[in-house]
Amino acid sequence: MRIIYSEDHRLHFPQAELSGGQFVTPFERPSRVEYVLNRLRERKLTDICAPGPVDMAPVQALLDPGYLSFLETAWDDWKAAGMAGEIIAANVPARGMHLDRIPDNIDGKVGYYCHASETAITQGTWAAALSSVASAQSAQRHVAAGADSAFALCRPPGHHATADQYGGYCFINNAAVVADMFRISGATRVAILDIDFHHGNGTQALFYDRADVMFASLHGAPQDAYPYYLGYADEIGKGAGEGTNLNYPMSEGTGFGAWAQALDDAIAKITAWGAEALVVSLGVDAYKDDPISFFRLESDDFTDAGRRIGRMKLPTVFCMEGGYAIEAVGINTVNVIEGFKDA
Ligand code: 5XA
Ligand code: ZN
Repeated sequence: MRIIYSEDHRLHFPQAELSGGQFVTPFERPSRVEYVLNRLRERKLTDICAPGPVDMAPVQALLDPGYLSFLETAWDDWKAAGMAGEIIAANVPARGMHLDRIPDNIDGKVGYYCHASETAITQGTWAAALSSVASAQSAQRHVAAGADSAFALCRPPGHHATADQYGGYCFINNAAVVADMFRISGATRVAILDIDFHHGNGTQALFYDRADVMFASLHGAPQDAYPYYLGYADEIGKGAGEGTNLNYPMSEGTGFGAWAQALDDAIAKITAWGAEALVVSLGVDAYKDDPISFFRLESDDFTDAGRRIGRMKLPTVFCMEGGYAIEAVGINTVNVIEGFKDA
């Protein structure tokens, strides 16, 4: 399987993440990629290459232009305003009161375009986010050209990013861009299967009223797990998209038995719907030792999950999302890939 990643992911490494009222070293850190690459090489998966240049057209087609230009200039604007540190959102618009007016002041803009303040922006964040989506795009082009699958080792991840908000370590929704590119390149129905522990709220929001992209997500129940405000089972899509949004919220301590039942159900529904291409939001934070999650999957379970996904026999692009049990991130990620290949 072709694996695509960019060294430019390193340009995004905030000094700190706001967690439990303290600044800690971000869980989402560059060494995650190293662990995955080392494991890929150990397992002789060596078709690893850099992406081509980013194609902004599909990104601009899906996302808000004001948001993209905010991300592009946020660091310079922040510094020009005399801010000493990294960009951290300190303001949120009051619920039901604001009239969607975007402030000129960069501090106000940051609050407008952010939905989770654990995520900092640094000097290199925009370049890293572009390199991440470029990896996803190269993977999509590889599969659209006839390969059965590809793995975009995206960093920063993407599934929490909406059309106009960042958060949850995500800036550009890589999986969503890939799904839309499959549509543009001729697939009539595309499915996104999100197996990250956290609900893909950004992906859901982007396709909620669309009939051509099905979104299925297995995740910690939103009453108890980030991103909290979306991910309930009764969110089924709206308008033309009604019936194409599938949420599988699960409670603390969920192990592979219940998780795999949800996975099988999602796979059966995607198959019955007639998806022609598949995008997998590949997070491995459902692992039992993940420091910010609460499922109980073992490393071998990820191989089994990959096999189940592989049996769908769909052209498939994997986009890396979360996973923070740093020593196990490589093993668990590569287990999914190997299971998929063995199916
Ligand atoms: O998949 N999303 C994540 O792993 C990010 C979680 C951020 C929690 N504050
Ligand atoms: Zn996650």
